[in-house]
Amino acid sequence: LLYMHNKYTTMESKIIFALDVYDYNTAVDLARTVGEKVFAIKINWPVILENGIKIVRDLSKYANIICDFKLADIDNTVSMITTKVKEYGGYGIISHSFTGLNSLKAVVKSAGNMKVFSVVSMSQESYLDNITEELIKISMEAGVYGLVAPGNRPYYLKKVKELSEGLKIISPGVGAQGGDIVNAMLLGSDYVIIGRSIYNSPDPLETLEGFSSSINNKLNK
Ligand code: 3DU
Repeated sequence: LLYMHNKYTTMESKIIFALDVYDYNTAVDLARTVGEKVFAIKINWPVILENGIKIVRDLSKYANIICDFKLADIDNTVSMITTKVKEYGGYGIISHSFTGLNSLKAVVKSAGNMKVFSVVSMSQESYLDNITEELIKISMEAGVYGLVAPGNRPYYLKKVKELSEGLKIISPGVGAQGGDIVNAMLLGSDYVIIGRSIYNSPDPLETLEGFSSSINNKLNK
């Protein structure tokens, strides 16, 4: 109760932890350790291929789970996958947008109240760099909740921020891939996605808290 009433301690975490491991116990231990201190935990194919979709439910005990499945298929298939993620308690799902409006709309429809994020630019050069503006338009028209844009490529992050009013931006590329957390937040990321820098650290919680305080120190002045 105290916590809820103190506006200085209710500062919401701006970090999404990318939990890219295979081992079930390692995944659950990490989720338990950092779950309360992050905005969400993002899982990707490595976790799912080893453990199956049921792990989404298990990890959801500790944090909001965003499934980074980078959907890129026809409407029926992406709907089927999205429906499964929802059934297992996912908080969010990440889809590609280059597959076009029809496919992305199918994700949004099947997602119901799950948050849909679409990829409009990657943390490494890709063909998407030629079509980022169009991808933002498609994403907005499909009604996604947020966009994935790189925290380590300022030009593209700025561009996405400028062209995507009202959408949340989540940004990989911070830490192991060279991006700086404060720069990313200043350029428009709402949440930064950090994986290896945290889970490969000898003390993941301490490393996470270091990232959080670097944001709080620089941005809340
Ligand atoms: O580089 P890290 O270990 O901090 O992890 C970044 C995560 O974000 C990882 O799951 C990766 O698959 C995902 N991601 C990117 O790194 C870059 C993108 O453009 C999109 C997703």
